[in-house]
Amino acid sequence: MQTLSAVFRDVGSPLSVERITLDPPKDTELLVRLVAAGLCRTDYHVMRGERRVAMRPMVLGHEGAGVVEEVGAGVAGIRRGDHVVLTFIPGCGRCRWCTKGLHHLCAEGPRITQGPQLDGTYRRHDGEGQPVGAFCMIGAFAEHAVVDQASAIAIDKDIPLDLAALVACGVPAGVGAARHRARVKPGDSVLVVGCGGDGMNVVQGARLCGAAKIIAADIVQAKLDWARDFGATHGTLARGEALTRAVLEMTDGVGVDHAFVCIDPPETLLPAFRATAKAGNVVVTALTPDSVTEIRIPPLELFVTQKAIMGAVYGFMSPRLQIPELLSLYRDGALKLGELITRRYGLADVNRGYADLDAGRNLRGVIVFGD
Ligand code: CXF
Ligand code: ZN
Repeated sequence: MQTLSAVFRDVGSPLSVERITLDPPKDTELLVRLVAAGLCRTDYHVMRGERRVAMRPMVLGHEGAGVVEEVGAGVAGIRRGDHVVLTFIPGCGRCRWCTKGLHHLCAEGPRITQGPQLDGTYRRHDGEGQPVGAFCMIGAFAEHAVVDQASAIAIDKDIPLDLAALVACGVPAGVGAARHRARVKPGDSVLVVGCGGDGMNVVQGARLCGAAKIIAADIVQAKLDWARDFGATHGTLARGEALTRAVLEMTDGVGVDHAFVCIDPPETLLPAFRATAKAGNVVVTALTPDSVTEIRIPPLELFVTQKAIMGAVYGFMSPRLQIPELLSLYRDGALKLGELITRRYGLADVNRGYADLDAGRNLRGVIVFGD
């Protein structure tokens, strides 16, 4: 079949929205009609060459949800007509991590920027017959995607699919970082540096955990205003050393129990680290450009303050377990999803969506297919 797709062809250029050929699903694969796909900053890093992918052309998009239209003979537990959320890390189900329920650490994870399907072959081809990759083995910026069953999670049909798409990346990344990585407890204090797609969900994750003080830090005032709606109790536009000072003032000179670095780790990590209380946690949820190869923390400070610096991908929890759980929280009214969507776009407007993200106008832009 032919399917309209947003294809990454050249570094620094807009995505090319074009029809490509999509082959039918193989044995363990599904054909999914995308209903919605979120505009996460990660794809933007790829477009600008800040994060390398192994090949071009490649269909970008890794935060998607849709309806299953066809299943391969070897697919178990997912049927035609099912609603699915696609996961940017597959869960092969066999590696040491998956067998422990830690699908976010799946041994296949390092291959998600390579381009081919999980089985190493291609389902997408362009007009010249060249293979076209799929970012994160998904390629969600397309009307249809063929993905392995390892990259799909069936969800209940009562959840609107534009909201379901959000629990494919930003929501679990942020909420999970608070709940499952830092394990924020009732009464704790929290700092969130960078209140975009991940950071705003750290704010609401910390609120769900019962944090008493949630300090939002961003350079865009509108994001601090949004953060209040998601549970932030304090906000600051300060950055660098001024951010550390502001947070210490707000916490009686002690610092926060947990700091989350959700943007620009090289510049924000040290101020966040120094704004953290002794024995506290510093959690990095943000992607770093390839050009950044180290972060600087004075080792003596680390030693004497006994703080923990941690990474969290997918909120440090299995998307297989966490996605249905997050959707239950949404159904119970505890988790905000619709409020995260700032603007909706048709696929043809994907580049406008990224321009809006770049300009700080969007918390989450969402592509809605068929619009
Ligand atoms: C990223 C994490 C690194 C690889 C691509 C996807 N996750 C979310 O944006
Ligand atoms: Zn993402």
